[in-house]
Amino acid sequence: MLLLPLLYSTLLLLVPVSASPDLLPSPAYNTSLLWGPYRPNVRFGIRPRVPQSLFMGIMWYNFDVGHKSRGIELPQPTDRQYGSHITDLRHTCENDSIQASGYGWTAYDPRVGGTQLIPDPTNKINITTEFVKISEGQNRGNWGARVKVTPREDAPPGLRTAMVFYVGMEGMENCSTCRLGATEGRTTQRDDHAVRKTVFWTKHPQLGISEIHLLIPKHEFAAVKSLNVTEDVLWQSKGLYVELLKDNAIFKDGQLVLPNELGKGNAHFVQMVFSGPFEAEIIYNSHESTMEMTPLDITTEMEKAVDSFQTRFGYVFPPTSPFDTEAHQEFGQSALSNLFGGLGYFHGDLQVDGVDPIENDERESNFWEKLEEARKQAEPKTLGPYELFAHTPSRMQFPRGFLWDEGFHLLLKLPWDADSALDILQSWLALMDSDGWIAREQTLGPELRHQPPGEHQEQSQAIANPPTLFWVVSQFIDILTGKVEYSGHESKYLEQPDQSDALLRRMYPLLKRHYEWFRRTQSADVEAHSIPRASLSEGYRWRGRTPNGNLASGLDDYPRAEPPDPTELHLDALCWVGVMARILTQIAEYLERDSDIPTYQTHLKAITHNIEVIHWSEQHNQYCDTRVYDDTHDYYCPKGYIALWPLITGFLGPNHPHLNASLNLIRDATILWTDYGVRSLSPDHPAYMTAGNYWRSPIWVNINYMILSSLHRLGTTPGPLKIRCRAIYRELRYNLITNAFRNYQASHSVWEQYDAETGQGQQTQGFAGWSALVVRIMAMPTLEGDDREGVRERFLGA
Ligand code: 6A9
Repeated sequence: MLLLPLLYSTLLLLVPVSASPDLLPSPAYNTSLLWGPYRPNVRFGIRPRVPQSLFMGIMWYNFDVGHKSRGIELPQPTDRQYGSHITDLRHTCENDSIQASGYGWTAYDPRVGGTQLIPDPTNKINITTEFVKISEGQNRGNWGARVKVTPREDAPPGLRTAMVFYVGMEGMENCSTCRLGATEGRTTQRDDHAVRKTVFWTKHPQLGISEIHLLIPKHEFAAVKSLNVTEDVLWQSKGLYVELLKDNAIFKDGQLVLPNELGKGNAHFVQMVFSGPFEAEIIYNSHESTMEMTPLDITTEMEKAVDSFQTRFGYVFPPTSPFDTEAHQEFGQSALSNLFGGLGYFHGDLQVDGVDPIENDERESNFWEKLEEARKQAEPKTLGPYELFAHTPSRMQFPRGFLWDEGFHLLLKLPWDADSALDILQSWLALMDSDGWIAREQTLGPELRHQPPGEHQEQSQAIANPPTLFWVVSQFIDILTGKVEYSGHESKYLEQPDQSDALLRRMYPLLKRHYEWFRRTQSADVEAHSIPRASLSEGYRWRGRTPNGNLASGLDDYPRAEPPDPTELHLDALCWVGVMARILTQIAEYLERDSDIPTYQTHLKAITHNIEVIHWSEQHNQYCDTRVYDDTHDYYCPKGYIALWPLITGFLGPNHPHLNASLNLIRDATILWTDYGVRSLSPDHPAYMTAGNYWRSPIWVNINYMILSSLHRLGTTPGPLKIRCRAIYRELRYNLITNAFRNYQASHSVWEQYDAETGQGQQTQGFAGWSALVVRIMAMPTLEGDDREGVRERFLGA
């Protein structure tokens, strides 16, 4: 136990490397994306995309009720537990009254900046945090932040708030040229009051020399405490602060305040006490820029940032009828801002379970029990350290990267800011190991690791996740080839063909490697099924299944045949391989790698064939998972999302004989159709709404987005069911948006999923990951107008 911190410090000596340095160098640091509120796990935390460097944040509490529990024995030093020692000290994103108040970014573009609202009913204040950077001209790279606090209506007069600002530098022990220190700056006048300034001066090999100014007007009290702490506790800002109060603080007016002791150190805490409303500013100026950012710049640049965000929203994602209202724009802007506000930079090591994926490639029944046992026996391994620049599904519950979520996130990022989306894509691809594996859940480093339960920490090198990142490359090529219009930020990749070519050439071998890894490691035993016409090479099974669980597939508890069996063939896994083969063909065509194409086409043909001969059940009139049962090929056929997979991954063309049956599953209100969207499972299934009820009835926005895109495609392609597809498309789009919007009005938030029977948002509030796809859905064409029958069906269906 004692060795762990030591071990970690040793690891810090290494500069994070990408797993595929030969093929894909870490993305070059791009000035306008260098700094940001890239610590989505805290309410407001700033850092650059540089490993082992600076980080900052704020914490706050009610100063008068804050310290009632002084003197309690300190438990294990984890950030969360320490929190209980000061009543309602706010720092990390928790499931608290802030979360329930629908806090979040109202306008935010990581390229420029934005503004976040944090209502805190418990501490009786509302906080606005602004962050803005200047990426052009002589002060490029500099940024400013402003924290504004106003007492809420029910606040007592003279409410006192303690605001804590901290700044730290990682890896100082091992960096001889790194510096961080605090000095008192000159007090200035603003309006009628004195402004206290604290200057933090820093030096770092990648950031150069810079100064961070903290400007504190109108305060009752302020003190700066500088200290040196060991690397293993450095990230535990809240714990360190509480410990400071306990060990170093002095009593003033019956309250605990810090002594003012400034100097050098790798951690600095500023305690500020304010009465009533207040604001404070943090300004970062690099010595390399010749113009200094000032408090006035924050104001003017902030106005510009909000303005440009709203304007850009209007031309990248203009809501179409009937959602072309101001209220829907505001809703969309909030959802998009919060997706962007969940963008984070992470670095650190990754724990894997140490089970040899090949040796444990099970062929017998009860294999999952043996695997479980093997996982227990195996010595966990530490890989990395790695870096990752990624969006997070939810800042509260899961502030870390998730592989298949990111493909959905980037569907919103790509049209907005292609280069930034491609940067994030490269960051993910750089995590690929030499076999072709990418960890599904990126719990990098101790700060992220202290939060989730054990099973979410260790990754297994045998486990896959849907390859949604391939979509991003495909849509990028669609933009490059003029199939899709682009109206986002200026893009070097789109303006310079040599750049985009070079990028695609770097990514292609990695995507191919992942494809080959997926085919090899998730392949399944088609032969055991003895289907005369089946192609033996194209059948897949998600590894890592447990009874009632399939985290790899992304649809964790969606019903699969029980118990898990080595003869299973998973429909969705097969379709995903097909998606990869199709997109690899597209890239190979673009790059003129003609010799690769026949292989992908052979696979694709066999996959398209096997979707029918292995997975279509004539008896059930739907697509199904299958397995060998009593020596015969047996179908497992819940009516639910997985049955739609061939449709939503593009395998059912307009004349396909099974298209109508798939549409029937969607459009039948006794099956998957609801007034709020398409639900994950039909009520006639015994698992409907049972156990965790995660993927067993609720409506998920990402899958509904996939359904809508396929309906849109079929609704704009000639075919016998074109009119039906259009009609369902319109209704579904209408239902989904109307429900998400209604929930937003009630809770100021998008949700992880929506209840199948009431439409109520549920599970995680503030899940602005793939649920933010409502923005893209609002901007999809209406497909209104040229089909009378379709219009009739819509009214009948209501
Ligand atoms: C839970 C909570 C203290 C589950 O959005 C991320 C993933 C998806 O990739 C997956 O498809 N979510 C979906 O089925 C959320 C996973 C959260 C796991 C961690 C820990 C601890 O809170």
